[in-house]
Amino acid sequence: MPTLFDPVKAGDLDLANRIVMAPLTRNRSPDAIPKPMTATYYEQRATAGLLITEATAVSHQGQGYSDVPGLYGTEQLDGWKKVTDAVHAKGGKIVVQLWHVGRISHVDLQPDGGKPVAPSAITAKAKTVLIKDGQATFVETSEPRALDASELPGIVHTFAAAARNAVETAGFDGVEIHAANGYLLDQFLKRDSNVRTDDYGGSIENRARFTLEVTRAVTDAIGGGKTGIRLSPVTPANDAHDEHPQALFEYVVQQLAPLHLAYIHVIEGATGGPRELDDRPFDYEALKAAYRTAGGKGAWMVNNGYDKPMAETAVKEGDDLIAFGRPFIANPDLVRRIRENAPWNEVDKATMYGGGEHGYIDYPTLD
Ligand code: 8OZ
Repeated sequence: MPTLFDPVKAGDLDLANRIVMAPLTRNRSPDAIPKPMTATYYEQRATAGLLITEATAVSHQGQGYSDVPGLYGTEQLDGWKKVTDAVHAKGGKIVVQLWHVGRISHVDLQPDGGKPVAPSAITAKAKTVLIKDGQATFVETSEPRALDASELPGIVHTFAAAARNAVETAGFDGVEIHAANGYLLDQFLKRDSNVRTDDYGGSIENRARFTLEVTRAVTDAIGGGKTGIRLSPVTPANDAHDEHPQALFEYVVQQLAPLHLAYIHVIEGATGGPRELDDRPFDYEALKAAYRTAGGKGAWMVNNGYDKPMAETAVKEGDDLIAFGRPFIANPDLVRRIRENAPWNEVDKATMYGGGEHGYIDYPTLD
């Protein structure tokens, strides 16, 4: 019977334990460039079996919040190389989360002040963060324009190019495709944000097409064994909703099965919120079974509100990796604290998004 502290293989990734640092947006990278303190932040947490970086924009168009990092230019890639070097020097493994926000953006953040892009021209009932004079403010997302089908291959290419740069230039061990939380790929998947009438809208097969094209292009670029994907079947985050998530996501994981991915990362319930939603029931065991039955061999990673007993049970019952989010912000040595049954520091909400070293690299360890 495996425990949280046993090594595990996720595709090409040899992980020292089954505790994963979930992706966490921190808004501390002006001009999309990770700073030296970002290397310190990840290095401090390198005892996790796997670190997943904060969501990182694959293009300027894919950015939706102030001061989030990118992967699309030399300075951004150089900044990330310092991060991966620091993590590797501590024996850690790190993948970067590839992000295109789609409609969850604001004209002030877009190239030439243009409209954010989306499957359909439907404004999300959601907010984004603009930082002005060091002050974070929440603003309504802007009205998007519907992408023309002729633009989609360019976005697919952007994901593949970002993946190649991430591995070959920035030194990452792999990438995680962000297909969750109401961002571009999730907008295509879910019916409420996708009313297209072409090959990318309508049926489940059509709505899944774009996510699958992106994933295949990324695996062609860097190999399936270095590629993970994050899904959130029922989260209401960023106004995401689909009437039939079970059928939709079972189809998606069945199609992912032959790609030999490193892992499938599933957010159970509402991101950062309740694990069960009365109006959005979902059977995660059936989702995993659909993937395995279709021949999927990737590690199965679960996330959302896990504590030690829940994580131990999940690993005993066949989940391979458990991702912890906010606890990793507040506890750089979370792995040790779990092992030794030590108490966890509380996260300071005021310093989660934006700011400097405080609330970022000054959380205490047990020593
Ligand atoms: C919190 C704030 C901004 C972005 C996600 C990338 O939910 C995010 C995010 C979370 O996946």
